[in-house]
Amino acid sequence: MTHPRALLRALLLTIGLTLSLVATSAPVVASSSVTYRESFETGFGEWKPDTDGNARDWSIERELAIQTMVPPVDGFWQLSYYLDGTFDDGTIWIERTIDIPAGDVRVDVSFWLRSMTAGTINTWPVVGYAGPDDPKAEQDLAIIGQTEEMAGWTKYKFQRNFANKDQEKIFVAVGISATWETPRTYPVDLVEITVTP
Ligand SMILES: [Ca+2]
Ligand SMILES: [Ca+2]
Repeated sequence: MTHPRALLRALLLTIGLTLSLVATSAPVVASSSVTYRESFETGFGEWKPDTDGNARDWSIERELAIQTMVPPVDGFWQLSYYLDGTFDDGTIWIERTIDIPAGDVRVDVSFWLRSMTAGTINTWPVVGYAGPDDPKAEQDLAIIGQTEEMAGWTKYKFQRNFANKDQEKIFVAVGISATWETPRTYPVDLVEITVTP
């Protein structure tokens, strides 16, 4: 049988080791990530609507939530993405540029999009981009989710890593793409970009 004192000593040694491990693994420098946040309360901020030009009709406009009778995610204003998919084609998005620092950088993008209903058929791709090129065509934007994932506001997000780069300007875009022949409107609000060196 182990002597109680030996057991206590072993226990104290374990606690001491654990504490020293915690101490050495703690970050020395606090994270210096930067977040760009836009809720569209007073305008588009740095964001600009854009399209691949293939939709029959489209618009991205600011909309007061009172007109829709459904509260926005944040504040009083949101964007309204209108896309007429009757050509069975067309991609629309908002885009902006940000400066990222040199070195290894992670860019996290999130935004909220509201679907009227939940469903798995006839959904439209939710698309996003973060990279060095000005997005111009449907294939420039990756599919990062689908509309109708759930009824109500849904948070969509994606992440891009830039390894060992020089300081540079990148483009960020968030949008939707039509794959079903109907006109639709999706509210979008609170777009956030976080740059983490
Ligand atoms: Ca808002
Ligand atoms: Ca563009």
